[in-house]
Amino acid sequence: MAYRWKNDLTHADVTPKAAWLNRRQIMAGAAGLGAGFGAASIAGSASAQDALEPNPLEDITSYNNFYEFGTGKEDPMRYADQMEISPWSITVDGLCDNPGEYSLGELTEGLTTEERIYRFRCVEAWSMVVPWNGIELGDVLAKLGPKPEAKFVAFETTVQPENMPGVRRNVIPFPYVEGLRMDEAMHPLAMLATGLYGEPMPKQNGAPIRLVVPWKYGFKSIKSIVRISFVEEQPPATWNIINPNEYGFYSNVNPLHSHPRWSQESERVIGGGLFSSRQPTLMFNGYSEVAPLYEDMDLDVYF
Ligand SMILES: Nc1nc2c(c(=O)[nH]1)N[C@H]1C(S)=C(S)[C@@H](COP(=O)(O)O)O[C@H]1N2
Ligand SMILES: [Mo]
Repeated sequence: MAYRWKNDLTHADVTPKAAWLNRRQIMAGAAGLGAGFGAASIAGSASAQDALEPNPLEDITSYNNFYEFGTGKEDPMRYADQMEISPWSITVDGLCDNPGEYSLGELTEGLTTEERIYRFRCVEAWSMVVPWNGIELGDVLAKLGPKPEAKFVAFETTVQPENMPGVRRNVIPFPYVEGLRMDEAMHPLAMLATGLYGEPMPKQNGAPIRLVVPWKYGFKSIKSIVRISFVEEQPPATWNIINPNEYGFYSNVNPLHSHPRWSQESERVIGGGLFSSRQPTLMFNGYSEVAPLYEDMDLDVYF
């Protein structure tokens, strides 16, 4: 790996978790002093990094897309508790040296866990900032030993009809599947997250292990992964199958490529509070270091 990405903001730079959880109350209390003063006193001297203030845990765990539990944003919060996550086993197959059944512990054993505060941009034009914990996807894949013929990696989510009301109602085809080109998957920004805010992953966010690809629309970040497959051909991806005109395989965040039914030029910031509730959307969601992966591609064709 050419370099290990360094997080540009940690909680140590800003404020303890408890303060984030109480942020709304603090902000409400500080409102009389002016929003600027309130923000500065809470965030310390973070100034230039204020844009990456994580959303409160409450936002991150109560406004979710996880169609296995229903199509409503609050369905995952209500029903994901029913998902069984222990024990958890991940099947690794396809073009690799070390296929097999891995427990979560076996898959992550010996690899470095990090915290990464990432912007997260849904294709529906809303965004949050999430403090994930997890490991670099490339570290896991390297351990599994991809063969040179493996050009893509495919992922699959658990299907538990008895525990998942959205699966019982077939709201979309399941299992939910996703995939990345191998060079995208090996990019140091891509991670397998096992927690957020320093705690194990909440079920509604994709416990016990989910993908996080911060430069792509949220639906690429597949939750509750039970299979990782190394393949030669571009694998199926759920939203791309459902509607290929609206959701491409690549789905890189791109303010210049409109969704057929809405613009992608700006995004609604969830829980924006006292601050502006819309902001411009950035190419690759601001993660311009991935641009070389797409140098030779027309991003309007391969959207
Ligand atoms: N298995 C599965 N993974 C999924 C989804 C889903 O419905 N099922 N929704 C996707 C979409 S559209 C988004 S925006 C993100 C939401 O992640 P979050 O709820 O942690 O914010 O999960 C993605 N991963
Ligand atoms: Mo999404």
